[in-house]
Amino acid sequence: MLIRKSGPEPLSSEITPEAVWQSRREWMARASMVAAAAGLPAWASRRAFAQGADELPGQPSREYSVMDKPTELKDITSYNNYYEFGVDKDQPAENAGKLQTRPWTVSVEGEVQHPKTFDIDTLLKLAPLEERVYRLRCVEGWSMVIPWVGYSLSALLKQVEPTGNAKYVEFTTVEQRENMPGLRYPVLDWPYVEGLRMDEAMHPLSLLVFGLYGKVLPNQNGAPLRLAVPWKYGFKSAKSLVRIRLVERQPTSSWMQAASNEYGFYANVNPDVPHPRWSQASERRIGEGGFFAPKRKTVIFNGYADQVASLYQGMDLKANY
Ligand SMILES: Nc1nc2c(c(=O)[nH]1)N[C@H]1C(S)=C(S)[C@@H](COP(=O)(O)O)O[C@H]1N2
Ligand SMILES: [Mo]
Repeated sequence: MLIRKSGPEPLSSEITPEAVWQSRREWMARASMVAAAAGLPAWASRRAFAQGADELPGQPSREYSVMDKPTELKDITSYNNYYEFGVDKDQPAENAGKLQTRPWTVSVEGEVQHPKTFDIDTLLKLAPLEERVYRLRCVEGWSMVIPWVGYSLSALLKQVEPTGNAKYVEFTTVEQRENMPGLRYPVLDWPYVEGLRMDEAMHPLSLLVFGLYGKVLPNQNGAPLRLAVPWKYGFKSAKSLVRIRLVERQPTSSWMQAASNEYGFYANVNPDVPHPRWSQASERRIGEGGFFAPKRKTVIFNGYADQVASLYQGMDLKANY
């Protein structure tokens, strides 16, 4: 966490990449900013180092970004769900400093021609990094807008050549007993497991994420790599991935295992299908004036219907929640 110092620190110290980012309204301006990032002055890289996160720029993607105003970095990094570090929103930021993100490997296995274990630094270079501004809608009724840095999951899956039997993808996330205090509590059946149907996983919107706001992912947001599947509830976007397995049968996610009447496999954002404890009709956008700000109406597929509705043609979205 950033600690705001009092005293003679000049205001320029508060000019985070986020502040710079926010001031760029035009997409073209953002593109040129990224080009300029290659020639950052020395003070800028020292500052970045002091903040503890390395630069990780991505080419701004207009095609896959929304124009919503991004949520502030401080909110994205201090209001989290990462149950391995505790169930309260502030616990991941407090506890995730212990997560060991190097060395790190991800095995991609199962129904593939070329199973392979990838080193994180190899993965980072597997495809060009893009910056994509996505909405994230949590089933609890809040949402954020996050400028992720990553590339389509499909780029990785194509490398290992799925076999004809690969119908689903199962994602398993890290279990570090010593470093994750939440693992002591049987809130979920650890490790955290999620899944996608093959066509969902291959959809270009499904993003393998390595950074946000132009920097390496903070641990509490799922370092060193996580998923972002923006048309589904946030819990599908598993953090700190260690295994990706292509399988023939629909995987059971940790949330289905915990309460299958509350959490289905699909978990597409849908204002017409309420969760047993939470209506999904509206949402609170984090950073918009706190609890008393007017809520926003939740939109089917989180606003991504043009891109993804065809994946579910003919499917009963109430039965397949
Ligand atoms: N491994 C793991 N991944 C996880 C979770 C978790 O508890 N453990 N929480 C999920 C939920 S419920 C949400 S809403 C998002 C939150 O992502 P963020 O903290 O980066 O906003 O992460 C998802 N990925
Ligand atoms: Mo969530």
